[in-house]
This record gives sequence, C-alpha cells and structure tokens, in this order.
Amino acid sequence: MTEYKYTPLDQLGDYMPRGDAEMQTRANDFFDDLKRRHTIRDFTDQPVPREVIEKCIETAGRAPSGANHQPWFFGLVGDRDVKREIRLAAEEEERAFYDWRAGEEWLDALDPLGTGPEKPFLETAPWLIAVFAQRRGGVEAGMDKKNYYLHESVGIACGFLIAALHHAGLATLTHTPNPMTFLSKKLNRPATEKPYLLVVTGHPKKDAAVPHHSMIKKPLNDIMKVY
Ligand code: IYR
Repeated sequence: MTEYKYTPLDQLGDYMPRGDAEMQTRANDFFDDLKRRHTIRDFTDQPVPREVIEKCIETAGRAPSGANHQPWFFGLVGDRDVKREIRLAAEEEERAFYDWRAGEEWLDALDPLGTGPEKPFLETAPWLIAVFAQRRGGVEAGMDKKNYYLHESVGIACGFLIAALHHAGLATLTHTPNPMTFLSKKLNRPATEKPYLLVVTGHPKKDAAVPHHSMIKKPLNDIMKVY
C-alpha cells in the first residue's frame, strides 16, 4: 500500500493570503507587466549572464505537469558555432517551408508579420533555448516511465519560461522552425524527446519593431464568458 505523505501548506509557508484589494492590484500589475511583452525578431549580441537564463529555466521547471513527471528538457545554447549550425539548419527548413511546404493559406496568415526564411537572430541573440518534450521519464532524472499530458505540461512550462525571461528584462521570440528534427541531432537528444519550441532571448536592437498585426489583442469579452 502506498503511504500518502503530505506537508500542510501552512507549514510550507508558500501560500500568501491577500485581501481582495491587494489581489486586484497584483492582478493589474502582472497584466501591465506582461502586456509589455512583444515577440521581437531583431536582437543585439549584447551578452546576458548565463545565470539569469538558468534561473528563468529553473522557474519554467516549476510548472505543473502530468503526474509531476516534469517532461521537459531545455538545451541552452550560447556557443557561437552551435548557434550558427542551428541557424543554417533552420534556414534550410524554412526555405522549403516558405517555398512550397506552407501552402497559400498559411503564407497568407504570416504575411502581416513579414517573416521569411532568413533567421539571423539565431546567430545574433546571446541565447537560444531549445525546449524538448520527453515522451518517457518520471519524477526523477533517469527514470523511464511513460509521461502524460506532455504537450500541456511543456506548453505551460514554456509560458512560465517566457514570462520569467520577460520579467527579468529580456526580449523573447518563440521560434518554430518547421520541422525541428535537426535540433535533436545537433544537441544529441534521444529519440524519446520531441523538439517542441526554440525560445530566442536577449536584448532587442534599438530599431526593433513590432508588427501592428501582433498588437491586435482580443478584448476580454471575446475570449471569455462568465457561466
Ligand atoms: N516557422 C516559420 C513560420 C512561422 C509560422 C508561424 I504559425 C508564426 O507565427 C511565425 C512564423 C518562421 O519562423 O518563419
């Protein structure tokens, strides 16, 4: 029989009770902070201390996950040569994507963003974070059990990561080269891991710009309904 072990939340001291007014202020403040996050595609090569990124990845690792298996792996790439290899491999895939793979409807959807197959940011930005979803694992490293709700879990972790990087003062780009299988090869990841997302982070160039298309945000009434 499993012995269920719990620690009272009170004893952990992790839950901070707050009054309604304070909750509202904090909710507003967090909104105001996150609404200043924009996906940008022009980065400077200004170095960012590795420790800052590591702390943000540690934050991502606090996301909830299926059976608490934490089915994620973050390949943190700062090495010039590896960044260059990733750029070249990504651009090769992207050329095929923009030339024929995407199809008309997809290209139309991307048109207002002005994106194309050139990805200089993969070399310029100080850090690339290659996120992988592990199909097998467990609550501790080295385990080999089936993982559950991978996409949900890793998606939530990426949300934590992006919010943490923004909160730290960094710009981010969620980049999804299509397909991303080359990342597994370049970073030597096992076949049980699926490349999930490439998060590019660093400081934005002075003349970095945000497409108007990306600033259209659905008002609350269009994204929720009270039942
Ligand atoms: N992976 C391509 C295309 C792309 C697709 C979507 I959906 C975007 O929101 C943005 C880009 C690229 O990175 O250019």
